[in-house]
Amino acid sequence: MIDLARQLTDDNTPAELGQLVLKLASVSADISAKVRLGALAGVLGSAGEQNVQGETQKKLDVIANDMLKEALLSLPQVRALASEEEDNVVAANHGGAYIVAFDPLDGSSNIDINGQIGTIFTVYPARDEVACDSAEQFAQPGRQQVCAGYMLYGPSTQMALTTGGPSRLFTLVPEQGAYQLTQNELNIAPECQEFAINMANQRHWSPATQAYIADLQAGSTGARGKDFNMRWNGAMVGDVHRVLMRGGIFLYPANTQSKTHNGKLRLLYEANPMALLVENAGGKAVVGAQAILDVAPESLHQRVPVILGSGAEVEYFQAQQ
Ligand code: P6P
Repeated sequence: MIDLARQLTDDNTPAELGQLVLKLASVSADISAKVRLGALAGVLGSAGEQNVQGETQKKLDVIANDMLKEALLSLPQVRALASEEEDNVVAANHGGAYIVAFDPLDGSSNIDINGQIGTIFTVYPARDEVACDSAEQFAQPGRQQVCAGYMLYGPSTQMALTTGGPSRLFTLVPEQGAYQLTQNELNIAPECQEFAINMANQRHWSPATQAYIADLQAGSTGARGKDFNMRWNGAMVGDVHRVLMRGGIFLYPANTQSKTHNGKLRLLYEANPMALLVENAGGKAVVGAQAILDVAPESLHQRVPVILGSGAEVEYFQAQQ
């Protein structure tokens, strides 16, 4: 078996970036241990605060955020960090080569029901022309990412990772706190028969999206001529993992509700890292006619519609809009 450290070396990953990834991996092993204990670790329930998104923070949101922040601030190569749970950019170390953004616990509404949750992270080169703690540090299109991944805290804890090459999958050995390579080059089939969307929002979608989903539901008797199945995890990390493992299309489209007229998912630390993983596994990730990775960011916590997964199916969706 090849462990994460060996794979990073084999990929000629710059030493400081490799150390950064290994630090994130180490923190995720500690988060995984707390998730596994749940109520026994006193990590369930609400933290009683709201984050910048206006969402009620769970205890584990705050715990995971603080663990990741502490670990990253200790690395000289980290110049700044951004988090779903932090209103503003947090300055780290002057001269650091990298900036890191993360969603410390994606899908946290699943925590108290023992559902899938995860940590999503992305790494960019630091920008010398702006201040360490400026949001402009992160005003870089997703195509600039040097690394992206997630840890999925499920029956096993797994990490999907790309450092610019193929997307790979690693599995945590809890006793060692280390990840072993378990799938070398993820490859999303171009066609699929599975879609993921929150159907409760159907009345708020555009007519074109409503028609596209209705065709999926019509199955073999409808325009698509084949049956489709549906899944919705309530955690992007779980839905994207399923797409990476067996194909499919994941949709969080814009809708007419004020809060999600630009979709619900955040560009910086949800859409972009997932888009890089999906593209480097042969899939597509788009907003309208544009690749998500080419979207020019306008604000730190901006939301964006997300359509990603099996390339031919994503292109079919685009052709229906
Ligand atoms: P809904 C979790 O809160 C999240 O940000 C994503 O992980 C997930 O895909 C989405 O929101 C779920 O949204 O509308 O189903 O609650």
